[in-house]
Amino acid sequence: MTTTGSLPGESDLVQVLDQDGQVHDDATVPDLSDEQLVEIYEQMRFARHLDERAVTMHRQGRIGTYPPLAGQEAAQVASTHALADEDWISYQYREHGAAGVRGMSYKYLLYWMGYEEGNGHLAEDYIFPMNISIGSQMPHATGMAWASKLKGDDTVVMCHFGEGSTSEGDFHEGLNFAGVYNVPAVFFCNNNQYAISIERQNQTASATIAQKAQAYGFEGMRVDGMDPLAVYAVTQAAVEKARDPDAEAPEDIGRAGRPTLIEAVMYRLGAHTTVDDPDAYREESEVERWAAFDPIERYETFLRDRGLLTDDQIDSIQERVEDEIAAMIDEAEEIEPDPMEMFERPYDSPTPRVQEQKEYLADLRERHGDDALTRDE
Ligand SMILES: Cc1ncc(C[n+]2csc(CCOP(=O)(O)OP(=O)(O)O)c2C)c(N)n1
Repeated sequence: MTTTGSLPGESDLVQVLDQDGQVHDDATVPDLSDEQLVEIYEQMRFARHLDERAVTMHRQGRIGTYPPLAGQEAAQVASTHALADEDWISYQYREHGAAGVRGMSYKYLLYWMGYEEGNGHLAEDYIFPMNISIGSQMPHATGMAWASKLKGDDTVVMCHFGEGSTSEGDFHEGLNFAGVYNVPAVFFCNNNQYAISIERQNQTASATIAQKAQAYGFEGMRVDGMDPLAVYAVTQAAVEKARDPDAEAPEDIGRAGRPTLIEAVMYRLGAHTTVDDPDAYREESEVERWAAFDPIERYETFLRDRGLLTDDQIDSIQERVEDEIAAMIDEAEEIEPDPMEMFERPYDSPTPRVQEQKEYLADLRERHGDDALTRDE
């Protein structure tokens, strides 16, 4: 590993690949099999293509608001490879590339089509329901990791969030207790430079996000989040430490050894969501500077140089990914959600206000038929 990062404006990131996808002289390529190295590439392509299709479908009115992840694939996919299959993942809403590694079905798309069944179904793959309410997943992740420690099992909890969420009280509460109870958690901050239109430098006066970990008594790491090999190496070390009940803290930190805060530095290449216009708050030249570090292109160069990827293989990977996602979309679009379903899931039993709304809609349907539920009435 090297610490001579060269992402725009950065100087101290763990990096294996340079901007052109060449391995730094002093860097070590993580110990992954050839199959795994190529699998990471395919999963990154999967995430990118799903993103492209979802954005297009939004323009066609086939899907609701959607948060594009382009630029963040390396961080999401490679960090998940560092986990065991039964380690839990908790994510915000833009890190579904991580979910793709565990296998993704059409159900995932249902959420963005407005059908609540699409959220929560990933539990069978050890993935928490997504969190639109930013930061709220962090105390839960700490609690889950603490439970794992109390039970004496081996489970690590990986918690994804954006740098904007570090301004929420939940971030402080979650990480504070993670340190106090020394829990097996990895807090993975996807620092993509923006929280909607708020730039990173206006989010916090801290020089880095990673340094916030020091206040909680554990280690913070900074990594090039657009370099899958560096992400894997840093996450793997954090996961190993989380699993080790005797992990010791670095001397200059605190007493707690098991949690880690990883700041993965990256760039959101697309809009905040499909209803955002990033031209209102950032220059095209800035996007181009970061696009030159596109994680897929850099990694593809690395794999080609290793003799692990050819043009033909890239074509068949793309074909496979397109077929898989087209099948997911077909399956999702066959489902006709019943609008009454929206009342079924938020609460175990409806609050009086929710009950009132439910009855109102049921009455509307009875009087005017199903059309009443889709018109502006
Ligand atoms: C508790 C809460 N407050 C405000 C919002 C509105 N909101 C939606 S996304 C967002 C920015 C989040 O930025 P970041 O955590 O950096 O994640 P990113 O969108 O960049 O992936 C905000 C403030 C919200 N979803 N939840």
